[in-house]
Amino acid sequence: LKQEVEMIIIGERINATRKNVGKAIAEKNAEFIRKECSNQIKNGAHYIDLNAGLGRGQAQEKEDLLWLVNTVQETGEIPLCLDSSDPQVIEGAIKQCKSEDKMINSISGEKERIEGILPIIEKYPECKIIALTMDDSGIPAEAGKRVDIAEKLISLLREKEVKDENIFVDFLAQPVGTGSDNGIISLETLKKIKQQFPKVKTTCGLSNISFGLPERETINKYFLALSIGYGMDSAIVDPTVYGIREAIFAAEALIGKDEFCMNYIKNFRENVK
Ligand code: THG
Repeated sequence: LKQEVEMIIIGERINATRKNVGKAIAEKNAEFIRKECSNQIKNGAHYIDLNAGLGRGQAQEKEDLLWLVNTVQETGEIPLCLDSSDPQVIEGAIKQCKSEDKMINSISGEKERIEGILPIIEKYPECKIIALTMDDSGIPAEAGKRVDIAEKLISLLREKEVKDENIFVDFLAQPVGTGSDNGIISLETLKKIKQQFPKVKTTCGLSNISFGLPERETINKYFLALSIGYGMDSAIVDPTVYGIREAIFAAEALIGKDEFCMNYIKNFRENVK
């Protein structure tokens, strides 16, 4: 078994936008999906993100997400991260999650999303939830405005008895290739969230940062390290990619989150890659 990192890893691979996964969902290839799941757990994923959005309508997505939940759980209780922009899809799947430890991905400042997700959260107040820092006007370009959206969502969730430590604010990494300030805007948002709400957790879909650039993994892993330096608690990543967990171990050692660098040392002593 590999050494644990402190950062919470949400494994992103079971996502219908990936060609093989989309095909496996359409063909109900359970073996393929279970392998994607176990492989990510073996590589240190704490949660498995499940996204069944094939663009074939709500009824299909509902059926497919339910199938994904049941399929991965045949091997045991696994902390799942239900990934859909449609609250009804999430509602249908959350009932089937066996583990107490589960996550909704996501709520946002969008009116319909708030109205759809809050009643679910009322039924599952112990559930973790990702809160996107965007609203009906899109993703704000200014960090301060993203923080305003986070503030509003945090207060709505607190009203529903969600604990701060169960809220994961997604500060929304945007491609640095299409706007050279995109990286720093995200980091600024992250920093402000941690200052204003120290108990609230933070996360992001890491690979957005590198969209359109060559050698994406280089950008991804350095942004991961930078983000950890700014206090990021979690990330949605592919943990099977070499360099991702290594970046986490290194970054945590470098900012004093790894006493005597023991995790770093153990990982590289004991693990045969
Ligand atoms: N925030 C939150 N949730 C998210 C995202 C986010 N969920 C979805 C996404 N963004 C993160 N998950 C993935 C899953 C798979 C891939 C990228 C992000 C992926 N992409 C391939 C690529 O970019 O090269 C394309 C697909 C393919 O393989 O053809 O694999 O930001 N809260």
